[in-house]
Amino acid sequence: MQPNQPVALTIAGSDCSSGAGIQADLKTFHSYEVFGLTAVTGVVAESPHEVTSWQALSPSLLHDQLGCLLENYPIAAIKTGALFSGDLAKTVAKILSSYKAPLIVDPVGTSSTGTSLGGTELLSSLETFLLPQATLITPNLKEAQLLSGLKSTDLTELALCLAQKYNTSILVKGGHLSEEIATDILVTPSLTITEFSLPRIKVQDHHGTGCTLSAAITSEVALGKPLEEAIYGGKNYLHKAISSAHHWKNVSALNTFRNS
Ligand code: PXL
Repeated sequence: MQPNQPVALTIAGSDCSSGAGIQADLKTFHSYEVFGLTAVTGVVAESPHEVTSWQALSPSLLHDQLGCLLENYPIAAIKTGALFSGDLAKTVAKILSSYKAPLIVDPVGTSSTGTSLGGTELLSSLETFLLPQATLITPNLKEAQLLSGLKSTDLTELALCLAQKYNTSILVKGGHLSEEIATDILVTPSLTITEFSLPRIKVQDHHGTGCTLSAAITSEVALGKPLEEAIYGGKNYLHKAISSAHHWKNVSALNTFRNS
């Protein structure tokens, strides 16, 4: 390890198919040459097509993993993914409240294939305990609607509402200006609006795109980039991972190699 290699931590679930979750995060960190740490929240048995089953770990085991990592490593940025239960979200929020590092929260409530990965107490625990501590929250449209209580499909309206509610930066993902352009909207705590647009790529499945984007943004932040630049860099990284995706007979996966 180089002496100045930055360290990033992901607090997320294991996806055995390695397209999403901590596996996607760790591969992305590695691709950025950021030293990746993982605190596992639960295990999901899944393929890119479906979730078979999942189980959350105990809050005390997550607490102990975080204790080992936060005590010993100079962590430059932290991201959270699937947290599975209100108690796990609360555990994370409590232990991170005394740790000073940028926190990127991907408010995962369902798998890419639509299976719930946590109930309503996860949502309320995220809202009460973890989101107020976030530096950046990265909801997709559905998550932004749930968190804001708005039915709107206007990404800017949703992002403005959440930026005010949590007094932090919000990146609402997955909108489109046209069939050809994919657009995400960033709203900062001072309510500055930035639009990120890239040509839309037709994908067979989008398994792990949210995890990979938030891990790429976390890597960029760990490398010292200001938030807007980090999002721009992370979006470009994801775009490349989608356009150079692996395709096997039955499944596809994002290509997390940076120089492919
Ligand atoms: O992309 C959502 C997601 C997040 N975290 C884990 C997952 C999934 C699955 O689709 O398995 C662990």
